[in-house]
Amino acid sequence: ASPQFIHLHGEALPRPSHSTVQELAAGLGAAAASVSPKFFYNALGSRLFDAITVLDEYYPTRIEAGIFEASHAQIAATLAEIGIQNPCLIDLGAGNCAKAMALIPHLQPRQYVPVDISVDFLKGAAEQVQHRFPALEIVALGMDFSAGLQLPDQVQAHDRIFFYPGSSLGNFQPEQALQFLQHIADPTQGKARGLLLGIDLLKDTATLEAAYDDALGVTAAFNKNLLLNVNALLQSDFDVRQWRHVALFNTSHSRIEMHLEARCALTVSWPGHERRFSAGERIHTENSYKYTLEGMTRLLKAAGFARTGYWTDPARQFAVFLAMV
Ligand code: AVJ
Repeated sequence: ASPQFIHLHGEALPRPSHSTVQELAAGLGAAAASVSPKFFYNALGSRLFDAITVLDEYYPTRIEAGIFEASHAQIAATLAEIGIQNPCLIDLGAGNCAKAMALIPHLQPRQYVPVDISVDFLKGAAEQVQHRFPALEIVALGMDFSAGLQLPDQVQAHDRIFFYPGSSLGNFQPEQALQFLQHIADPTQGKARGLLLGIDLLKDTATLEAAYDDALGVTAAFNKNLLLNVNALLQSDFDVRQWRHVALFNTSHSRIEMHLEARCALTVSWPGHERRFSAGERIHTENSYKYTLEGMTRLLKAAGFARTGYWTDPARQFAVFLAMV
């Protein structure tokens, strides 16, 4: 029998933590209501996201996979130049782990550390990785790293390569993105030797808005499912039928915004609270910042990475950065 190395840390809590309830109530109670995009990812949300990645309109996943396919030999060679042969591969927001599975044969990690807030989904995905790579040590971490990344002692401290694909860094405001990258690059904190980062590039508004408002309505379902997750966590009574999906590109902030817009005047209740929404009022559910090659290079340098380079597709729609400490 092949060895089983999956160590799953974190579990889906029977009840949400006090801080989760506080965070949701504060966001929904604010004059301009908002809910963090991390609340998209319950078991259904992770599946809906996977469906998004195969839509015609959602180009990032496909293009990024093509860039990795064309560059993995150079990535491995660049890491070998700085003496990294068998890294500890830390996969931030690993989801179905498909992107890492494509890279593992080329990077040959000694340890694989998928991290995701969607704990049950992550467990199934990590088991698939183990099945495919029976000798690989896997430490799967079910956790929310949006407010800071604290890795347990089981994670190898040397030769860490952080893998942050899919442009998920775009969910942070640029100042928060800088802080997060600084934490990873800090030798006393993240202990990174390198960072492999996927970033969606600034492009025309029509292409961007179609990617976040597909004809089939999968992204709309993904957005509305956040309300079902909130209902479960907060014991609130959102009716998804009363909400409309809105996706728009905010040019001045260089970000896609997703909102849920009330179709009519309505009231949402949860234990001890009520919130009235007028018709047309919105809940801001996501920002997805789009960067330029120059802007991301600057951000990585500012975060403390000494060497940076990137690969793009011919149309420069998406970029993969390799940054080294
Ligand atoms: C997982 C944050 C990279 O912003 O493109 C996809 C999430 N939201 N469609 C993105 C998402 C709507 C996605 N990230």
